[in-house]
Amino acid sequence: MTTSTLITVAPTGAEAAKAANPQLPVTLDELVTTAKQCEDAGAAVIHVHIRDDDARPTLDLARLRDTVTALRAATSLVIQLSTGGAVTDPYADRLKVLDAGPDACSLTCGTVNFGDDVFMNPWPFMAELYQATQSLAIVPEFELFDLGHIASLHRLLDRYGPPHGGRVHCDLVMGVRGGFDGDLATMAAAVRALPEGATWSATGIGRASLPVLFGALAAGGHLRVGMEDTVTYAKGRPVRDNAELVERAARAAEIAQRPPMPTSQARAFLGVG
Ligand code: KMH
Ligand code: ZN
Repeated sequence: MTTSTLITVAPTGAEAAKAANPQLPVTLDELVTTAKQCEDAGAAVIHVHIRDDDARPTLDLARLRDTVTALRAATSLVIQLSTGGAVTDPYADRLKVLDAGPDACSLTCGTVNFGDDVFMNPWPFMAELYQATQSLAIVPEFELFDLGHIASLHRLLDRYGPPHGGRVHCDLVMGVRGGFDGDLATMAAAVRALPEGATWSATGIGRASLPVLFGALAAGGHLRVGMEDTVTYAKGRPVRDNAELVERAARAAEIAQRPPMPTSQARAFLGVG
């Protein structure tokens, strides 16, 4: 079992509304401030979605480039851009995200019902995105929302070989309506199905956030937290800000005797150059 815990913060996402969640970072300044606070609190990776001037999700390439530059200047976090975007984003725009030059990116391994929407990730798109990460030297994190996604991950690795960086690192996204339930039996089944030698973190959506956090720590996994995944700290109590969620994850990791992994160690762990 890894002796430390890689903590990823997902501060914004594409779904939460700024109007309902004033602490949601949507401008570049807000994102950079959040990133610094979360790094101080124990995060080593930031999973980034950006918004436009009206706080709507966007994959605008110039904005993404500015975001990568600003986060690199202000923090030593591993910068992982979302290639998932919003459910309405075209495949071509999602592929172009890699041109912003991040350290890492998310790569979802299959289509999934996503609440009342559908998050589309057909095989040809996944395969093209994966090969692009290899040729551009970007470390993919395999986002797994359902057991079938793990079968597609095996197929991807068998067909195209290992990822840039050498490590197969996955994120189990649990508690989306349409995907994995956020419980321990489901987590155990998913972990059993992962490729030999893969490492993993887990993300609990909404009310799944705490069971998934404690389950992942107990099972040797890593953690992703942030306002992309939950805007509620406890029943009836909104999250103060992203750093509050990272602080809680870091405290839990300390108690589990697997303290937060520093950014330098995270870079070596993930194979980020
Ligand atoms: N916003 C979701 C539709 C990712 O970032 O790669 C997809 C998502 C996954 O958040
Ligand atoms: Zn995301």
